Amino acid sequence: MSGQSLIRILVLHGPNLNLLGMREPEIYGSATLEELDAQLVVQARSVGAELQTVQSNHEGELVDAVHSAALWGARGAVVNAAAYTHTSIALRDALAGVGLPFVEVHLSNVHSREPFRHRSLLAEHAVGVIQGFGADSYRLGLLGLASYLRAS
Ligand code: CA2
Repeated sequence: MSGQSLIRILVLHGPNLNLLGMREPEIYGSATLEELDAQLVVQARSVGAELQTVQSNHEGELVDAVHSAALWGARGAVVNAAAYTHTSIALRDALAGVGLPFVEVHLSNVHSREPFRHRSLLAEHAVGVIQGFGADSYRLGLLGLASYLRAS
C-alpha cells in the first residue's frame, strides 16, 4: 500500500502464550510466538498497518499495554487474552475505557473445550471474535480489523 499512512494496531497476547511452539502443539500449533508475530508484522504491512506486539503473563501489564497503545496512537487491537479472557474485568474495562476497537482471537475453539472457557468477559465489547483456526485466527483477525478500521 502506498500514499496512505499506516494504521497502528496493537497485538496483545495473554498469559502462557510465550510457550507457543514449545508445549501442547496438538492444541496450540507448532509455531513459536516470535514466528507468529513476525508473520503478522509482514501481513500487517500488506494491509497498510504497523503493529506493536506485546505478550505478558501479568494482568496489570496487559492493562498498561492497552493504555500505552492508545497513547502510541493505536486505532485498534487484536487480542488473545488467553485465560484472562474468561476472568479479567480489568482488561475488559481497559479496552472499553480507551475505546479501542478490537478483535478477540483464540487459537483453539474455546466452545469445544471446558465450560469455564465458554464465557468471555471481552467479547461483548469486541468488533468480532475469531477462534479455532490456530495462528490463522490472528491473521484473520488482523485482516478483519484492518478492513473495519479503513471503513470507519
Ligand atoms: O485458544 C486460545 O487461544 C486460548 O486463548 C489459549 C489460552 C486458554 O486459556 C484460552 O481458554 C484459549 C491458553 C494459552 C496457553 O498457551 C499455551 C501455549 C503453549 C503451551 C501451553 C500453553
